[in-house]
Amino acid sequence: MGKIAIISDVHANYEALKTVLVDIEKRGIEQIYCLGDVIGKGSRPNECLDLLKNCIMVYGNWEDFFNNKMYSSDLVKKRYELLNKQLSKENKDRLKSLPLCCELYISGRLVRMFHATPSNAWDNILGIDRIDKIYKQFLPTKYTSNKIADIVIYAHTHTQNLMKLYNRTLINIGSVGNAFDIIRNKEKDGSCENTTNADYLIIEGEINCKEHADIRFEFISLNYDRNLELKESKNNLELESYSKELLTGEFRNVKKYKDNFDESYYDITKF
Ligand SMILES: [Mn+2]
Repeated sequence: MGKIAIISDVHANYEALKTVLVDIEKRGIEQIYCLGDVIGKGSRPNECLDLLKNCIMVYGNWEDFFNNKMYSSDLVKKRYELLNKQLSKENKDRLKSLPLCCELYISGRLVRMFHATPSNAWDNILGIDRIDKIYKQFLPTKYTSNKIADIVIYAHTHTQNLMKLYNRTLINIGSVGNAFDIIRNKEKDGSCENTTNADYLIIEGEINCKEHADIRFEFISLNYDRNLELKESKNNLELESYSKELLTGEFRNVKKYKDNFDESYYDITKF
């Protein structure tokens, strides 16, 4: 049996990433997969990329935005310019070379990993979406091999989740540096400390093995020094919303998110 660690959505949160990497090293896990959004929001994107030199990485929406200069407003243009100043040439080149998906076999299962969906790094699948939308997460696209995946690992929504569908397993690994919970209701919410830790996933099984064998999934949630991260957050364009997310787990764009949601089949404001 071997282990791999899968991390995502570091969002330039250096303290959270260091805490996770120390934990991974303590467990003797050598191979780390990173599912994108290493950059954006936090203040130390270059330092985070430097720590992740040996990871197998796919790109997230933030890397896509940076690589393709996807400005939609002055604020987004400012974000780009700041990142452009912060990142080394080596790291910029690396971001440009990242694939959308990666795959391997573990204990006989085809495991496919990507940031949001196997088609692009932006679409939102909450794990509570319609069955056909979730099933599509397993299907091949032009970015994958031609097989249907047995296990899909993704991130993007920053909320851990595991569900089964048609004998297949869909796992959201959550976020290392920007964990939040989209569905909020002041009367029903538990402690925000249940949400704002540095989260990642470990899979234990026969790595690169096509024969069926035992497999284990372990969700890890680590406390880290949020106040030190905020103290070190120099040159942050959106420090107020970043602080709120780190300390309370409340997503800055929750209103926009609700507006984009297809309420004909699911109204998250009712929960
Ligand atoms: Mn993200």
